[in-house]
Amino acid sequence: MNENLYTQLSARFPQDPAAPCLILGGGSAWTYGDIGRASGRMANLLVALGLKPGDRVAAQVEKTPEALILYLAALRAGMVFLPLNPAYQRNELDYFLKDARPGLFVCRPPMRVLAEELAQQAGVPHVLELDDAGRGSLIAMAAPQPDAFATVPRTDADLAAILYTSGTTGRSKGAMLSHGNLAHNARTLHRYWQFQPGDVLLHMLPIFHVHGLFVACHCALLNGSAMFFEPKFDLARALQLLPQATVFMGVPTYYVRLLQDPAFGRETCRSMRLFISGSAPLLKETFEDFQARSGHTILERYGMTEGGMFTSNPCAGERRGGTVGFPLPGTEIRIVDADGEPVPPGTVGRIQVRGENVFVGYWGMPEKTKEEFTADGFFETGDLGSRDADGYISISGRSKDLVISGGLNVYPKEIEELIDAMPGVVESAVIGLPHPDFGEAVSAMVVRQKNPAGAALTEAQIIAAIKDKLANFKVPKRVYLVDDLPRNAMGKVQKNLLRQAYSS
Ligand code: MLC
Ligand code: AMP
Repeated sequence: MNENLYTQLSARFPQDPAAPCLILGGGSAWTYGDIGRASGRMANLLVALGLKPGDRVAAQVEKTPEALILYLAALRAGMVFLPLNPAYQRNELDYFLKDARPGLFVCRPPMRVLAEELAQQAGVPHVLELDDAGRGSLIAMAAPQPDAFATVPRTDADLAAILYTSGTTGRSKGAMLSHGNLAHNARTLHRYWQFQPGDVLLHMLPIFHVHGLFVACHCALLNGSAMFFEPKFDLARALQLLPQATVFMGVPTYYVRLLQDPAFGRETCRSMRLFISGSAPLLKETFEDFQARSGHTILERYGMTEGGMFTSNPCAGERRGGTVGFPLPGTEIRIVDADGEPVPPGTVGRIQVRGENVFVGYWGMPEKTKEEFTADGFFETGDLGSRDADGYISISGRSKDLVISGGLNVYPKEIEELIDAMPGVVESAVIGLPHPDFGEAVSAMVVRQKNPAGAALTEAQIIAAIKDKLANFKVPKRVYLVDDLPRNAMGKVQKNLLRQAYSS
């Protein structure tokens, strides 16, 4: 289409500017007219600050309407949005700012001093604040700007966002997504999930990831729908709001938590049309319990940061538990063996993907990008799966060393490096163990040195030391002190044996 993504979204906004877009906890709402005007003011501010198309706009803020406006303003001004999890700590932030070199960093007020220090070191010219109530210098400076802004023309290839995904070798990689990537996926999902007039989305996901920011918001905006825009997943609020919504999107943990509340049932879901799950495997047991309790069949889909959604169970046809459905229109999925040859149905292989939604590459890492693509343009997802005789795809594991906890990715290497550097540690292995709430719990096996430093090291100390340095969701829920780690003939730690031994 070669059009700015915002232009494509706003073309579908309701005719009536008073139509609600974001419904907030207190009952107030942002209308579609408000969205247009506020994003116009914000885009004018970005330009007034001296940022140019292609410049990065980084934000480490809580979920508020203003945070979403900042994203839309960056799109309109042709800049590249870089959302960051508020849980990230100093070292993580330092890396992202130095790597992405944004023209503006928007932080929460308590982070101001640290943000200024890191921004100065990274050569980031502007730091502004946005607080949890949607106030701060960002909003104060945008307020006097004009509402009108001529959205900057963009081609499909122009960058719209960079989302960092942790790397198996330590360094995080910034996945570059273009206007064309995002727009293609948004249009496909809107059609495939049969969004219709009157749909209301209950939005409880964070907006620093693909799921909450792109999948959920783009579908609702393309549909001109209202969203209950909640700051986070909260069980009591979900039970209150589901009866007024028609579509819900969540990670499996949300469904597990809904099922744990005896108040959840058919009555809660009386107005619902569609429940969608993704970002982590949905247990068959959760799928079936949910069906029995609510009368609704969860639609499971599969995707990743590097391309949005790849496959989905059908909206109208049979949604099969334990599967992630079929390749989405415009997306090719190939499942291959060790030699790169396609495997027959029923055989597990590496999942590769190709399509207009697949990302442009990793920011500043042309070699890494090249490694992840085959000669004929397929991206290696690092996921393992198979296709059944009817074409349904199932994810059966990962070839990448990755833990997914509550829908958030944790790369063991990052934690192992920290533990290994502690005095008294010989080595460590970090794995995911089954967890009733988070699906997988980050767990560390640590071999201590046979000296006083090693003998003094406890589980609590190791956890406390990591908590200081990494985002809270990466901190191991348990640390096991072990005598040694099982290794294969090549000397590689056999994490599968550890998982088997400790799963119970
Ligand atoms: C919070 N904690 C977590 C955690 N989230 N620990 C492990 N895994 C997580 N995901 C920590 C907290 O810091 C706290 O630790 C303790 O666990 C309990 O916190 P909580 O209050 O119960 O957590 P809560 O706020 O309820 O958050 C849990 C959650 C949230 C599951 C609701 O993490 C969430 O919304 N996850 C969704 C993530 C997401 O959007 N993923 C999509 C990625 S896109 P302490 O020690 O501080 O007490 C993608 C592509 C695709 O993957 O296909 O969609
Ligand atoms: P991220 O890098 O955060 O985008 O996470 C993407 C990864 O999440 C994928 O590579 C998969 O491993 C996993 N994932 C996403 N959706 C599903 C799903 N429905 N079932 C199993 N794994 C999933």
